[in-house]
Amino acid sequence: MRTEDLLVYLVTDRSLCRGRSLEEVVAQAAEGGCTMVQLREKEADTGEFVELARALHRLLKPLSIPLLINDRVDVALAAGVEGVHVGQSDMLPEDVRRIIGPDAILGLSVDTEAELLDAQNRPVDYLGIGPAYPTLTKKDVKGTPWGPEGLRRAVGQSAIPLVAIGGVQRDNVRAVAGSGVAGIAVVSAICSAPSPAEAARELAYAMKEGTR
Ligand code: TZP
Ligand code: MG
Repeated sequence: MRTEDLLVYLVTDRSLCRGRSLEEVVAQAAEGGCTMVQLREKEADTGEFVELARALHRLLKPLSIPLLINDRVDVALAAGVEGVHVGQSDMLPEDVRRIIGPDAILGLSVDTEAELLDAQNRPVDYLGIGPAYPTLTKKDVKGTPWGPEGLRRAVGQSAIPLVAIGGVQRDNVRAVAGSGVAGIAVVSAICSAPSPAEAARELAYAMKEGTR
């Protein structure tokens, strides 16, 4: 994958879109400059999940913005998207890699230093490290937030590009960028923003400035 695509990574949550459709929010985020999208659906049934993935892919493919699916390898294959993101209790990265092939994008979540170190030998393209800051979006986050200093240390321990997730928003994005991570992954900062386009634009600007 292109490491630049990790810069501003939108992770979706339909329940946070303030009554707007997911397509609308993702289209706006793309217009504003988000570089990658993960469709994360905890409630949808499988058929609906595939349909949503297809709808987002129709929108993102022409813009060359990769689309990944959270957890569900079958949904990713059915919709023909660019990759999959798994957590620590999902299918093993080795098994996902065998199914999706060498060229698809594969990401893994790490919450602790032990998970970060263990992940170094896994066949993944990036690690989502979190929570960077306290967040209300995911209820079952493990461990204390990494903060900019923790992220900086993690960057020094990882040969795999890191994406900081959890509580990242306009007020702290510069500190995160300065930690050396390859990118940020955000849910509420874009999905819940009055203008997802404007929110993505500000985050992209700060990340470009902060990671040079
Ligand atoms: N994984 C770790 S924290 C998190 C996920 C999915 C939620 C991040 O949401 P927000 O709104 O960007 O804090
Ligand atoms: Mg999972």
